[in-house]
Amino acid sequence: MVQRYYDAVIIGAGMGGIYQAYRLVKLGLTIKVIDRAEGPGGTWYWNRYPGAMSDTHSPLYRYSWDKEDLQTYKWTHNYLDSKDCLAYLNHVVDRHDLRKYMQFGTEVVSMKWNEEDYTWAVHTSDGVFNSRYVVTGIGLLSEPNWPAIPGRNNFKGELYHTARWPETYDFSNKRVGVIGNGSTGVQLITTVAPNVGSLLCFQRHPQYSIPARRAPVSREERDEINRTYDDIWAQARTSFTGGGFQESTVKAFDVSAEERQQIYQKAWDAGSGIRFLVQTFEDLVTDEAANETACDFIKGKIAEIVKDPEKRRKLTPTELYARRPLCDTGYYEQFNRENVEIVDIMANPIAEITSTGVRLANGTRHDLDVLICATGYNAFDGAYRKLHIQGRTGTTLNEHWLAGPTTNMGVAAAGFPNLFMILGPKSPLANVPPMVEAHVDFITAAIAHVEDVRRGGRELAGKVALESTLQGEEEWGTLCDLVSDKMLFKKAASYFYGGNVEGKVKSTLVFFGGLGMWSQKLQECVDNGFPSFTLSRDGDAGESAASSV
Ligand code: NA7
Repeated sequence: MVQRYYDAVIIGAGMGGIYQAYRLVKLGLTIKVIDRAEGPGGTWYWNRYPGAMSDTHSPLYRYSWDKEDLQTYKWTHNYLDSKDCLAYLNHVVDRHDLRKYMQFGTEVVSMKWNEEDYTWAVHTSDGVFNSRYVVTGIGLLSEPNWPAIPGRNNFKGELYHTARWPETYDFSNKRVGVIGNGSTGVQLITTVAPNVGSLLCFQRHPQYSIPARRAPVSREERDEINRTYDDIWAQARTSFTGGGFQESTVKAFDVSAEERQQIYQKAWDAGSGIRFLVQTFEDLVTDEAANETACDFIKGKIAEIVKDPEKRRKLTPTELYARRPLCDTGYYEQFNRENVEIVDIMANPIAEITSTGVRLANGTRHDLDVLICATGYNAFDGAYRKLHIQGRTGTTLNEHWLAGPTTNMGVAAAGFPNLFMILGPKSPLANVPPMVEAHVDFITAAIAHVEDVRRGGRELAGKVALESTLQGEEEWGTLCDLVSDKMLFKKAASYFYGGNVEGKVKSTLVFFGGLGMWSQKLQECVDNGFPSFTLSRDGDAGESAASSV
């Protein structure tokens, strides 16, 4: 079997892996980036379904560390579609000559820590890679969640999951069914509805969605962004969402009902679900009565847009506005088309996928040529659970995470030395690029710290490892639960708590305290010499990382 040795192996060539590769090369380490895809891009490599779009304002949906590129790389719209995102990430890889470190079409199957020589053995479909450090940039939303409906393999038509989209497809004149109406389903439905024979939307929970208001960006706007980029980033990094806008500090009932409507209307006209949720009133995420005022406003909009009373009824949510906020480019409007229907599968679930379509619990059959599962992901820990990672004591990560995933600030787990996760479970819910940068900066500092200790030792090849303490992990988990308990997100069975995957242990998978607070905690940890981590050498029991420097 082929054996190779690198200082660091990075798994994943998405937004996290690319930046991590850049930083570790600058640090002087030998690296290999491994990805099962045939090219870089991560999320944007896989998510090529019609309508796929980032819902972060374009100036903030990129890296901040290459200022020249930030100001010169062309983008045309206020929101980037998947092709733009993929092209941008490929551009960064080439601009910084990182492709030569990357190996594609290679799947990691397992990883094992070797206590003898302080290395990881990363077993892949192309042999073993050995390294002192492993960084996982495998995505928080990357492991497709196929619906657990019997008979999927019997379907004779075209069957797709949005996260594994085919190179070519043609739905014209076909009978298309879509299961799921989260961010993905809403984008897909909106885009394909005008171009199919018929569209059946199989819906469990109706969703609140705000217009995105996707529009071209003028030269003047871009110039202004370029002029103020430093301020834009500085504000974003300390904010809750990192979205590049001021979050509200006003409570919904601090203003009159009339003023509230005006604020909602302004947010509806400006676009973006995330902005609508956090830029209007600060307590929409924590206070039910406040949240209901937003629900009522959006329900009013649905009533204005959707003409057919039965479709309108099915599309009107009955829950709080407490899932991942969505935005769209004309979602509700599609249901005014005669060829678009909704099937309420909460009332009448899909009992079986048959060779010709689906059969509902009440016996109704819907024949289909194409069935698309926009059913999301086994989010946050799903991709990790497939890797079979064996740590210091022989315990696997799956065993360590039996009661749900536990991490220290989303970046490390106790018992897994020199293994760092970019946006692992219990990372914040915020704009991905600044989150990626905060984690990669932390990981780079951690690796530099270990390298310093190694080189400062008696032997050049000293064995040194850094890992989270159990206490560090527990304290972060407690904080995640405390913050989560204050949030209304807990009221919906969404992927934030594992509620979307059948049989998954329910736990708090996200840090709801915001990007700013989390980044500050990461920085404090670096500044104080990694106090919630242990530094061990040559198999000793370990010492506080802080006390060893
Ligand atoms: P989401 O947000 O998890 O949405 C998945 C959708 O699929 C949602 O409407 C689910 O219904 C539905 N679903 C999931 N499983 C089933 C089964 N078994 N039967 C019927 N319907 C099902 O995933 P997305 O891909 O839309 O978005 C994920 C993130 O990607 C998004 O937040 C962005 O950050 C990018 P339910 O929730 O019960 O109504």
